[in-house]
Amino acid sequence: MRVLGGRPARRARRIGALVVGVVLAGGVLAGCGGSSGATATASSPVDPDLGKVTTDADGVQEVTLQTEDDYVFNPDHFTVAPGKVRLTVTNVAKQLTHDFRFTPGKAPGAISAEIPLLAPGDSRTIEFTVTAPGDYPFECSFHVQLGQTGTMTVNG
Ligand SMILES: [Cu+2]
Repeated sequence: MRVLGGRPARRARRIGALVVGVVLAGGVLAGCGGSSGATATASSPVDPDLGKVTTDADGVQEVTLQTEDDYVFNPDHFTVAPGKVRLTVTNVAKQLTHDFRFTPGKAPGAISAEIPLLAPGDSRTIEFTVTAPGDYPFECSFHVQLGQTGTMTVNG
């Protein structure tokens, strides 16, 4: 006596595909989780001027962010006025390499300036000009899944 017709078999195949999809997604997530072996140094000095926007003699706004052996920008938000910006990112990490870019397609104006690679101990400076007011999300493209993102606000 046949119990299974064509339909249940087809459904079983579909469930199988679903399971494969879930397993793949799980694998990707686990891969991103990666090394949690990095030891946080409690003694790393925190510069009180981090994220503070100052204006130099030429009218260029200057701001410095810091990255460490974790997945945050310190600070993860700063505000500038329309005009020229000189942004420095300093990586005081002992282990982690980061980068810095404005998240493509997420801002009122495109900023192509980026720091493609910021090795432990490195500091890099980029300059760009902003005109359109609004929020400009930025990220470390290596660790964006781990929440290493931030926002630059351009005042209107
Ligand atoms: Cu990073």
